[in-house]
Amino acid sequence: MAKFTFLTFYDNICLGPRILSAVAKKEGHQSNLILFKNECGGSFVKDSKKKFVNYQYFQYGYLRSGHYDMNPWSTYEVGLLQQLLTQLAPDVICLSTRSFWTSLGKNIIDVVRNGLPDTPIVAGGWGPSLEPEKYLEYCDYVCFGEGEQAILEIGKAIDSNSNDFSHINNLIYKKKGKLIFNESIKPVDNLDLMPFPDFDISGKFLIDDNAQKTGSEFHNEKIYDIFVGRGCPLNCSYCMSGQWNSLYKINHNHKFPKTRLRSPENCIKELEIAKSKGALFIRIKDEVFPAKKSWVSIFLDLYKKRIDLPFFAYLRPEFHKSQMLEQLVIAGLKTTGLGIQTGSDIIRKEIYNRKCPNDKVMAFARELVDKNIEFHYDILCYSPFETLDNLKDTFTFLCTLPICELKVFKLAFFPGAPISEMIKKANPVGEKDSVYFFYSVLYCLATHSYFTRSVAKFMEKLGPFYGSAKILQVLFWPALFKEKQKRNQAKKKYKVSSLILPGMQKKNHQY
Ligand code: B12
Repeated sequence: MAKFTFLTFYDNICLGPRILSAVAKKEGHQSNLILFKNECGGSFVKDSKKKFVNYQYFQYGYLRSGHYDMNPWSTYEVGLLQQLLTQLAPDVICLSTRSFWTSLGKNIIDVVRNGLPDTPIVAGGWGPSLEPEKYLEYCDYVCFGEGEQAILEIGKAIDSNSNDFSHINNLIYKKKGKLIFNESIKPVDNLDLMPFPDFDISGKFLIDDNAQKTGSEFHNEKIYDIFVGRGCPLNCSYCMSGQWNSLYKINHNHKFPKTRLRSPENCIKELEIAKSKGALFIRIKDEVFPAKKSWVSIFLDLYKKRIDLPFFAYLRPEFHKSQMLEQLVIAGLKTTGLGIQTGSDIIRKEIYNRKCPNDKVMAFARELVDKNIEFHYDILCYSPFETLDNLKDTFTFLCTLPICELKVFKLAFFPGAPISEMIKKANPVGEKDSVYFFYSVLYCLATHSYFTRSVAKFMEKLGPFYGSAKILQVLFWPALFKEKQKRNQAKKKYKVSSLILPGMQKKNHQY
């Protein structure tokens, strides 16, 4: 029996490591999960010029961020992590991270290694898969792509008293300074073979607020996150979700479907366990909720009969037509998010590689209103490809949409993302930050209410002048007060202060 310890940063849900932990446990191994630092979002950014590692977005006109930027770890917390790992004395430490943590992670792992010099450290997830060379500066192995099989092989190696994982598929390691890329196996076809993510209370630790908590002290049973599949049908240039296929094709010549689905029965069984443990709201986290009619009908039918809890799912105009929206609402869909990203056809098609035209987005937003589904819009800004004309196109389009809350994300560039390559090639200049700031606040005003929309239209004609955006932000003060109340309500009922919960987003959208 091998002793695994999984470690991840600012991600309480972390379905990836929880699935791997369940895979290890199913083989009879011992597995612990350490959540280093609590994920946090929505905190106000005071100094927008300060260097940031995490997403930044405008909501109710003000810039927000979360995770490390708003809740950095302390040396004392790193000490707690080292103590806990020494106490757990795992045979292998499994680090799961995104690119954000690539350089930051080194500081922590170097300390951890001092306490456990002989314990192999294997890193996996998007960060290590995209930049293995950087992680191999402070980890022993990197797992490319999906790690279930690698975890099984690591368990076998440890059971045969070996710390040498150099024979295991999907692993990358350094030998005499050279990177060795082992062959990667094709991701599993039948996702029903996967165990359900490990949400057991035991063997779970959270280090945050200069304290260490055990499972029962921080586990939130009221909201349950599930993936009913893997992958994404879209190919947006700024997002990696739809990029696994091309990464496996380029690196290992493996072809597999862009999206893979679990069986409805398999998903419902997992949700029945969550419901029996007190779940009140379900978040279906797939980037796009499945659109396969046969699958959706069976799933929603079973869901209504055996789960019947309100739920969130990401819906798209390209995939989810009226009849399916009706089925979803009958089954319990309450909230969704509508990614628009830009109102400029050129930017949408040629830069973001998104196919859905404005009129389709408009019609879909109106359908969501008619069906009483709560939602918010997502828009991207601060893209160096965007000119003033593109910003004006987006503003004009937003002024035609149903009134509804909106988040304006500052575009982030991930290693290996198509848009990152485009920027390297084109080296676009873009507009001044003050112009993006002005339009980000205008975007928020355009969909907040008819009054703020008319003020925004007037100010947009005047164009950005010094301090104009800050003056306009004042219009959101009443909404900020309401937001605080809503987050407190959500915290009381669902133990999280998120706004994508029923009753937290504007209900009576108008158009
Ligand atoms: C859901 C999700 C979230 C949720 C996470 C909670 C949750 N799980 O529900 C939330 C909303 C909190 C979130 C936050 C963020 N996310 Co996110 N998120 C995703 C999403 C959609 C799914 C991740 C997931 O759980 N996949 C399913 C599991 C099964 O897969 P997995 O985690 O990749 O794990 C598998 C493999 O990677 C591997 N593996 C993973 N870890 C390890 C460890 C070892 C040792 C081994 C061997 C293998 C291994 O095996 C696992 C099983 O096969 C992905 C896109 C995607 N489709 O993957 C984006 C994504 C991972 N997120 C992304 C980003 C940028 C963020 C944020 C930084 C954004 C921000 N706010 O600043 C934050 C950071 C959070 C953090 N702490 O790091 C990017 C990462 C890009 C990159 N290059 O790193 C992605 C790819 C989306 C995108 N925009 O491109 N995210």
